[in-house]
Amino acid sequence: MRSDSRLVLALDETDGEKALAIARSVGDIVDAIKINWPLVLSEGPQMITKLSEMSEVICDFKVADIPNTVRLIVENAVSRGASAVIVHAFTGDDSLRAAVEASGGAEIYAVTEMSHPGAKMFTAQHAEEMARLGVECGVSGFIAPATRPDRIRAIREVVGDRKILSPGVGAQGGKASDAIAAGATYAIVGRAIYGSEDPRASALSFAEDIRTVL
Ligand code: NUP
Repeated sequence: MRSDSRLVLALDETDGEKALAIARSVGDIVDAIKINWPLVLSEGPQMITKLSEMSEVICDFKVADIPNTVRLIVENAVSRGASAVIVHAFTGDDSLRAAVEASGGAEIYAVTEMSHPGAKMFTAQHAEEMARLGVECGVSGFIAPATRPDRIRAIREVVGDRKILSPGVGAQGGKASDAIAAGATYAIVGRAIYGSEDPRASALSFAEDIRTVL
C-alpha cells in the first residue's frame, strides 16, 4: 500500500452510487479505501472489485472465527481485489496464522485496542498481548485507536516498524496529526469525509493536517 498522504478513507456510505462517486473524488488524495459491512451488505461484495479499480481496498471485515472460516473469508476478499483484510486478534494464534497463510500477496491487519469507549472493557486490557501475537504470526500491521494516542505509542513499542492504521479521527473525536505523531502509519477517516458536504475538500484538509507532522 502506498504511503503518500497517510490518509485512508473509511467508506461506510451505504448507497453504492454515492460511495463510488465519493471514491472517485478522493481517490487521488487517499492512500487506500477501507470498506466495511455496511457497504458490502447493502451493495454486495462486487463493491470490493469496483473500488479496487480506483484505489487500494482494505476489507474491514474484522474476521473473528475458526481458522478454516478465516481462510475462506480472506481468500474470497483477496480474490475480489482486496489489498488487505482486517481481522481480530483475540481469536488466537491459529486463526491469525490462517489469515496470513490465506492472504497471498495481500496484507493482514490485526485489531488491538478499538477506538470506542467500550473498548476499555476488553480489548484495551489485552492490546499489547494481541500486538505481540500479531508480530509472532506475521501480520503486516495493526489497528490502534486515534482516540487514545498514548495507546498508539504503547502499541508502536511492541510492533516495531510494522504498520499501524488508526481509526477514530473526526466523528469519534481523534485528530489525524496526533495519531500520526504518536506513531500511526495511516489515519483512517470515515464520516468526517464521506458525510461532509465536500468530501474532496475534507480529505484535502485531513491530508494537510497530517503533513504538519511528517
Ligand atoms: O477500533 C476501531 N474503530 C473503528 O472506528 C476499528 C475499526 N475498524 N473502526 C472502523 O473505522 C469503523 O468500523 C469505521 O468503519 C471506521 C471509522 O469511521 P468514522 O468513525 O471515522 O466514521
